[in-house]
Amino acid sequence: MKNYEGANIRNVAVVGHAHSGKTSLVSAMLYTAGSTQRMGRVDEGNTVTDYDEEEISRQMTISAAMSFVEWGKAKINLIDTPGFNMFVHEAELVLPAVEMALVVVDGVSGVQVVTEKIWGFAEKYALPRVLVCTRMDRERADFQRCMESLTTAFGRTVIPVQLPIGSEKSFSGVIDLVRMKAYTYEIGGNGKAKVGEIPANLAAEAKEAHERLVEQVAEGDDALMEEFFSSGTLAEERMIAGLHAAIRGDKVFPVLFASGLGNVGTDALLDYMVDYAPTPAERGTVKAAADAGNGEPAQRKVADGEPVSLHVFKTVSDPFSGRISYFKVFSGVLKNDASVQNFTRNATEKFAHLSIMQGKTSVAVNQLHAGDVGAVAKLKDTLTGDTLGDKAAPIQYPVVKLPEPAITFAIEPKSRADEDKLGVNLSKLMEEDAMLRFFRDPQTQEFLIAGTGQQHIEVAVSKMKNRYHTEVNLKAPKVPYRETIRGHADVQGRHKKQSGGHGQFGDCKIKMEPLPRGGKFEFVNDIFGGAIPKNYIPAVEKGILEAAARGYLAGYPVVDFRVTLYDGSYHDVDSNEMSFKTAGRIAFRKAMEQAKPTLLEPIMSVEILAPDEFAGAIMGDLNSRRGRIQGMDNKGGNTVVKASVPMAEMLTYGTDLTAMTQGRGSFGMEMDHYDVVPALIQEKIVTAAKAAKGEETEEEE
Ligand SMILES: Nc1nc2c(ncn2[C@@H]2O[C@H](COP(=O)(O)OP(=O)(O)OP(=O)(O)O)[C@@H](O)[C@H]2O)c(=O)[nH]1
Ligand SMILES: [Mg+2]
Repeated sequence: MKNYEGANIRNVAVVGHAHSGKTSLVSAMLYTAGSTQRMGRVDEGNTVTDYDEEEISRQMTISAAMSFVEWGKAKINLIDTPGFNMFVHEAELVLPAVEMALVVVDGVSGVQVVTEKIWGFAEKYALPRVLVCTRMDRERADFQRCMESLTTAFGRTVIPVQLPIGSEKSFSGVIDLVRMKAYTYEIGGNGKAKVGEIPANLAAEAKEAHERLVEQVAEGDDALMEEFFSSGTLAEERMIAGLHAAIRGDKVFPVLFASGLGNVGTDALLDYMVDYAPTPAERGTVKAAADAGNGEPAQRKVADGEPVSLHVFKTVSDPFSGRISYFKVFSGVLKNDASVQNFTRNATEKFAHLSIMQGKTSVAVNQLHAGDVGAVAKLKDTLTGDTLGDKAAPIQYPVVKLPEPAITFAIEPKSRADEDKLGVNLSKLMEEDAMLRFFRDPQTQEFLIAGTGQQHIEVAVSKMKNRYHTEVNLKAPKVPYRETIRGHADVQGRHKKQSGGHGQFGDCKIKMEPLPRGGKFEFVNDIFGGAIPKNYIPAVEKGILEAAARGYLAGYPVVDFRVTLYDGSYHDVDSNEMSFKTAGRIAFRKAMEQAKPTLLEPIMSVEILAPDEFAGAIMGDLNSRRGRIQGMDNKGGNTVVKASVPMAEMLTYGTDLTAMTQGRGSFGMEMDHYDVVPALIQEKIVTAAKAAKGEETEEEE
């Protein structure tokens, strides 16, 4: 492997909507540049970047993957990312590691939901963007329509720098509108163009498009504008420099055309990235998360002469090699076998077998220069988001903040052996998937798994089965209901047993009354004159608390009530703590019977964001979920709906919202408060709980 310095490195994230042809395009680039001997195809499951078995069987990208091509003097690191909404956080995580996003758009469908979403991410990082309309060989792929869709979504600064030659099945090349040359390809060939003159039938269109491009590039640059007005055009070199600057400054977003499957336009695309993607140093200094002490964030120059610093943007948990960390070297030269400090976790790590990744294959390197991306296996403590570097020059780069998971399932190990392995294997999966959560609900005792959507969770379950041979069932999680009372009670709990020798005797009188929501439990000792000896009083309270924890109506803990112990009696010989505990329990159950017991359910506070056109459907749907709308707001074509909705009605909301909004809605929710369950629903829950428990007989008296 040649040694590449920053000036010869380009880092490009390939992003876009699901199924738009990203992986196929990466595959075509790898083949054209000679990185692979055969062109991998998604449909055949043999691409470099969709190597995971889940990706092969589903024919979609699930996890971001690294690859690289050596093209002329440059090395281009290509990071292939998923486009499916539920996995798009993988793309978000790699954006800080690259200097350009290659936004892939299907030539038939144009801009889609995730295209817009990722555009927003890239905008946040002011990341230069180049667009490729691919799959141009497909029926109904259309230059005009694709451009219209792009300019409608992203504005006038999106401008073609190529024109397609031929259309649909006969799409066979592109016209370069900077150099004004035609690049034609053998369809299904080696991706290398024959360069020639522009075909006569496209000459006029090309000239017009060229002029529009020149004008756009010159705009905002006085020197170029002057040259353009005086000579009516720009010299090729001036044009290239101007376009480069405009792309770097996010003033122009050029559009290219290709077919990944047909390998058309590929070498032109590679040339384009070398010519126009900023080098890592050109993107400027890298800002740290923390203040440098002067109110400004600390920063580091992307240069070999600086102390080493690097940022881990991804972790892969390989069943054979263990943990593999992918990182970007932001400054300095990282040498093989270096000892590097992890500033996030305060640990020292050894970078043995430094490498770069071609899909799942690691290629050993001796060193990596500032601006390059690499991988290392078996770091002990390092996780995604960590910053490492030269111990003498600490710095910490910002961590990408991801949204909260949208869906939760209960997870049930299939066997005892599965249960034993569950925790360890899930934590390995969580290391490589920043959006996966696993925890135990303290109330229901269920193991819960949370993620971005049903398919996300299913992939995790499938990985667990295939990689780690751990099998689980998924269920809707139990709703952590609670019970409370709405009335008052005044009862006696008496426990008496005379079985031969020593008997048992405990007797208490209690009053029970409701407390406001959140009032939990209060115990008032109102015994006068020693009706119950002092040392037995805590036993009564304990008996009540234990019974309350087990519930009365449907087995859920009873909350928000006060008990006043006001009378009782005891026996000199037969009374003990045990008997008073039992008496307390009996009194509690009798009191519940009188005090109008009722169920409480968790109410979530929910915030939904979707394009305005779906607002009506969303509100109607919330109504049918017993939701209460708290407010509505408009944000640039999107409606934000705030509502409070019972948790029981929200268990599959992620999936339902996706269906309702064609994938364009998103939501977040958190637990807000508990409220009384309506009578009819309560009846059902109680009946179901009784059935589940079987007709268990009540306690002794
Ligand atoms: N006709 C035609 N089909 C293509 C082209 N590129 C990709 N495809 C097909 O489109 C489908 C999706 O291609 P992928 O390369 O997996 O798309 P992707 O954007 O990587 O998809 P995700 O990673 O799941 O978001 C596959 O069936 C490809 O064979 C193309 O240029 N022409
Ligand atoms: Mg893909």
